[in-house]
Amino acid sequence: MKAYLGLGSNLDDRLENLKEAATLLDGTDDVVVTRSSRVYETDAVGGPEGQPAFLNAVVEIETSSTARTLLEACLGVEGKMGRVREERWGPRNIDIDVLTFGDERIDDDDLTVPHPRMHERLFVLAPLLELDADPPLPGGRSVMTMRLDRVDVSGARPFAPPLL
Ligand code: GSY
Repeated sequence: MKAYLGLGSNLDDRLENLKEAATLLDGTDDVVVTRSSRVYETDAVGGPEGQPAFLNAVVEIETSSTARTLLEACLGVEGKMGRVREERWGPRNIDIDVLTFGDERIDDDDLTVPHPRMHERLFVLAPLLELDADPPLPGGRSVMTMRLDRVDVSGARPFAPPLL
């Protein structure tokens, strides 16, 4: 099964944190990290005013286990990295989200796949679309039918108006 994981960090050595998370995920039983997007620096969405910018990336993984086992692996890596997060939406050294798991739709208390807010967040969509032009999105949406002007584009720096 192919799955996409969102990685984010806005504390300490952010790039090193993302690299370490990818290495630890790859070293997990039955998880192979097959590809990574570029790393983006993104303005923090939500949380306390003035919290530091994040580094975000998306990795593609292959696994033959279940989404729940993958979630536990992600929590395990966050735990190994001594995840620091004092307040909800606040700064953290590492955050690993299961974005998609094949085409599966899961709606459990602690695991919703595709990730319910992924299509609203440029810090997820920009790196994800590098790896998959048409990823599964919540509610059966597809990127083709999305109004990207409804996406929170904080952190994306517009450079020029449309050409025509
Ligand atoms: O949901 C992941 C943690 N997070 C992020 C993030 O990864 N990137 C940005 N830009 N803002 C965020 N706000 C939260 S919470």
